[in-house]
Amino acid sequence: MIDALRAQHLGIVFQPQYLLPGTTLCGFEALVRLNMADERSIAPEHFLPLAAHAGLMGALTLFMVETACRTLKAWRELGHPPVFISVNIECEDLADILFAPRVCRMLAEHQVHRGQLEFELVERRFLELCDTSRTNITQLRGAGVRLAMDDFGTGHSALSQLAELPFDVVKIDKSFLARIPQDAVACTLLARVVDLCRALHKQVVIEGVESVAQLDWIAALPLQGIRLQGNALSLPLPGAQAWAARPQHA
Ligand code: G
Ligand code: G
Ligand code: MN
Ligand code: NA
Repeated sequence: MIDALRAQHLGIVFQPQYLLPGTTLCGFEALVRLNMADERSIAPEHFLPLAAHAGLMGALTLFMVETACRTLKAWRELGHPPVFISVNIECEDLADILFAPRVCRMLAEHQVHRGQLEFELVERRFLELCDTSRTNITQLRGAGVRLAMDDFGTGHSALSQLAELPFDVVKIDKSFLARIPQDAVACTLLARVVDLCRALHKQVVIEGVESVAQLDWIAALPLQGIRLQGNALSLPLPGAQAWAARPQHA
């Protein structure tokens, strides 16, 4: 992993997010890939646990943030409209008091605008935030970086706590969409979860849009302002191809 970082065998793919109504591209989730010499690539689920074991997640996050900032600058110079890039982070990143200052330096170096960088932290890790984490989050949000609660609905947040946790965006876990539209209970549940997130004044992302039937179901609801992400809209793509992605069925 250290060697991969040094030899730049780490790659990033970008999965588009689209804003309802319609399919306006609004941003991308950055996802790491480990590229092998023979052009195969290894999925994160296989190498992230090794990286974590080796204490390399902090270095990985900084690599992802740096690349995201550099990419946003390059896209701007190519004349693309402004979008955001969302990077997955870990609780340990936020526990380092130098994290927010380092990120802010990268934002400044690449002239990334407010709102162009988003971080994703999985729901269950929100329960582990320490004072230092909260200081980092305050500093980052002050610098225009949004924080998303990833995989929402898979953790154990008490609903009563949700209003107090420091985040801007909810990514509703793909398990909610998985049994839609055939399962009436799942349909009601997802619609009510969206209502809940809106009542908390959070931006909402529905993840894991895998089928045309799911897209049709979503299109029939009053979901203006909600973001969609999923393989039915676009797979994660290398940066050079990310802007050519066009949702095929929406
Ligand atoms: O594409 P997918 O197989 O890309 O991702 C699998 C898992 O790996 C997801 O849970 C995702 O959040 C995580 N992941 C992908 N890229 C990164 C990354 O850059 N940093 C961290 N911490 N997790 C990532
Ligand atoms: O845990 P997190 O939500 O960060 O991880 C995103 C993961 O979800 C990545 O592995 C990404 O490749 C995957 N993903 C993105 N869109 C879809 C989809 O429509 N269906 C499924 N099953 N996975 C998806
Ligand atoms: Mn994510
Ligand atoms: Na997620």
